[in-house]
Amino acid sequence: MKRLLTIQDISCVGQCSTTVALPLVSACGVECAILPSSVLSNHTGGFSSWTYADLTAELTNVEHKWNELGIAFDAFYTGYVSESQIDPILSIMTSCAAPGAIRVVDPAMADNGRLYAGFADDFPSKMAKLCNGADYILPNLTEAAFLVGDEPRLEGYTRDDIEFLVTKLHGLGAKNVILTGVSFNHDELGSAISDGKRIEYDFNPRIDRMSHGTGDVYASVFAGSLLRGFKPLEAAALAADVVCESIKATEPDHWYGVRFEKAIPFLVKELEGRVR
Ligand code: PXL
Repeated sequence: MKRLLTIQDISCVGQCSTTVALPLVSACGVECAILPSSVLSNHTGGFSSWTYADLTAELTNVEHKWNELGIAFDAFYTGYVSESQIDPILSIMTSCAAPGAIRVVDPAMADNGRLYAGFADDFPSKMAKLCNGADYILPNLTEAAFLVGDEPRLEGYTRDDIEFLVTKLHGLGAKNVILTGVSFNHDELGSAISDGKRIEYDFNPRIDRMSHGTGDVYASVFAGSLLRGFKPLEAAALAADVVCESIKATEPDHWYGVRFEKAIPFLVKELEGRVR
């Protein structure tokens, strides 16, 4: 069994980040170790306030212990992190890497044209440093625009615009780019999947609903299924299907997250069916 380390915050309430990654990566049949970079009472997307305990100093402390114990990982999956954590995380991804270890970086910092609460305007340039050397980056359209220094646009991207954006994202030093939130017509929403030579697309029927935590569901299933041997396009397609199932299982008045728990049986069944 492969072992993945996810590094991101714990939002104690909110169905996002570590509390989504741990169950979904585990459901993929991949061991999921966690390294919480901070602990928040709840996430910052829609709640009026929150507590924040920074764990930056602990990252290096834990790294040294793992080095001493000879603990290494087959994959790293990073999500919501702060500026001071970028260098310690890069160090962990080097010193705690098993041979051939892969890096999956979800630059979780923005959506719908805006940075999340608490991130300074220059944060995307710091996040770009984490993308440099990543095997896979999974920005949404807003994060992608910020990462390459463009003004984010909510709609109106043509196929050429998307392909130019993907090329610029590779320019950050990322081997594979999975750009989410791509749409060329009102009825479909999907992802562009690029290895730097070829761009492929995956689309699902659009579900017209703003949902929190879907990026974390997507990245968790993508990383987990990749480690089960899925090709990037297959992993992206399964991740999108699980996001759609999760949204469909969410009551309209449940606003702070999606019911990914109800999509776990679907994920397990699909994984078994699709694993060769
Ligand atoms: O879902 C991304 C995320 C993770 N962690 C925290 C957040 C958010 C999005 O708002 O606030 C603390």
